[in-house]
Amino acid sequence: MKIESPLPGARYGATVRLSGIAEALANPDALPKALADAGGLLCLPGLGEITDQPEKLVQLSRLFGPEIEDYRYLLTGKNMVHPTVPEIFLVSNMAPVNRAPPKQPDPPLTADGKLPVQYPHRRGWHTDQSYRRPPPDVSLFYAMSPVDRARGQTIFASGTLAYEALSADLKAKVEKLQGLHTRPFAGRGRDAALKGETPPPAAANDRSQPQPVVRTHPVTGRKALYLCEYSQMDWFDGPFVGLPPGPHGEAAKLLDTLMSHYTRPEFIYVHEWTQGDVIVWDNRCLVHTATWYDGEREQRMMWRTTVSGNPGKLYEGESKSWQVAAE
Ligand SMILES: O=C(O)CCC(=O)C(=O)O
Ligand SMILES: [Fe+2]
Repeated sequence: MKIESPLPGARYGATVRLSGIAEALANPDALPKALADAGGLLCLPGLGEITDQPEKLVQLSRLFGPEIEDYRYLLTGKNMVHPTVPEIFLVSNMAPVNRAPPKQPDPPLTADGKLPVQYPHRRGWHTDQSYRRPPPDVSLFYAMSPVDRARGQTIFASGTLAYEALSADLKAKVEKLQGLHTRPFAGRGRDAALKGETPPPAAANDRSQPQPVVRTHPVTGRKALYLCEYSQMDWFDGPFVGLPPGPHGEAAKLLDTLMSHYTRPEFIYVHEWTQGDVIVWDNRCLVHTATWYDGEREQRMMWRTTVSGNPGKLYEGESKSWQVAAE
């Protein structure tokens, strides 16, 4: 196992070169330690063995925590779940998933010809399933069949670096604040609020959930910003608990300020995918977003697992918000 840190072009993250998954399983503490040491982001190249043995992605995932999500029991369409390994969530524009790639930013490049990364030019920033309490810890994402370079990248921003670089004023303002997170497509996002739509009633197991804006990482003890934007925040009752709500309120302005800071270029890593890469990201201290590719001409198939069970003291003893009984 060879660890190279940081990731190219970033201030954090590490590349871990393994001879195969067997090497990772034989040293079960090494990868979780590398993840914590690297600020929550690892790239493991060369693990193409997963394509024919998808259960190996689940075995690798178990190193990072006690529970691996089983997508049969979440609010996930069957077409998005791997047919034989239900812990694998499929992210693809191919049938039967048929999920379209994100739109291109407008304009597609920055004024100096670069890939836009900063909010609001770049949108879609989120941390996985923050609309659930307790939220998950870590996601693993396998490039089964990525598209060519310069498209279909996954972009990351470090919530730890972003928190540390906040002004003293903003730090004080967000210290005790809670964000209100919602499931994308639940009809409570920014666009729905701007259009003045009435959100559909939410089932008891699908309600918006408050989450601390500043999260203390249960392994490293470091504080990180924990936020999403647009469709994964509740723009009707939020986006922050206790501040004037709605898309034109004080909370909306604060979220714009925070997300634009969070995604400043110095906190970013852009991953260009190669077949066989696994990226491990820590949802407790990073946000990420997908980029455009030409869904009419190109086919992309990525596999994701989600690890949970160590969200931190704050969530101790809580039952799962997505498993509450219907009313
Ligand atoms: O498609 C991507 O690059 C990222 C998808 C994503 O956000 C996820 O699966 O959690
Ligand atoms: Fe995601």
